[in-house]
Amino acid sequence: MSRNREIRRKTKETEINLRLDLDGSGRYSGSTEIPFFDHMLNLFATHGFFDLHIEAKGDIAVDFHHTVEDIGICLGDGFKEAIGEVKGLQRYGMAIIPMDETLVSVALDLSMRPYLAYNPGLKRKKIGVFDLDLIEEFFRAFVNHGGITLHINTMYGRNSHHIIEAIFKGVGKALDMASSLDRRTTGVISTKGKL
Ligand SMILES: [Mn+2]
Repeated sequence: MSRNREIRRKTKETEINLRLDLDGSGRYSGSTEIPFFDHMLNLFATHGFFDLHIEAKGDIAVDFHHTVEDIGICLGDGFKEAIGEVKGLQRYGMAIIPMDETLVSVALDLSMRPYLAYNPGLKRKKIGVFDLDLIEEFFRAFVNHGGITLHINTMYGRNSHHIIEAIFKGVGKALDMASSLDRRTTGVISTKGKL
């Protein structure tokens, strides 16, 4: 069964078309109109081996908040549809990512119980014109719509660009692991038998 989904969402604030293939080759295409965010989503797709195409138009004259959050919503919806009942999947994923002086740990569970623990240890508020608070909004929208328990912790690090890069690479790798098939089971890995 193919695990690719197309999500379209239009509000008075944003219009988003997103195509996601869980079993891709790590290709990112399209534009969010926000270069720093495109850079991070490209790292996410590349290290997750997901094919991700995004066309986003938003009220960025206000700021990037609505666009970034709504892309999190659409990516979460796409993931949830693509992983279905989490049958035959590894379910848990984790990664510890070094980036020069920075070390970030990411752990997640395709639990269908949304939760975000986010401790990035950032020293700066902005990178260029990008407000770094929005990264938390993105991941919160993603986990709430994806039904994912996600823990992001920077163990140590100074450079904010390195920290955010390591976070997006780590979430990509951990999701790739969690959404991979586990040949030892056809059901859900849970003593409850259902998530
Ligand atoms: Mn970079």
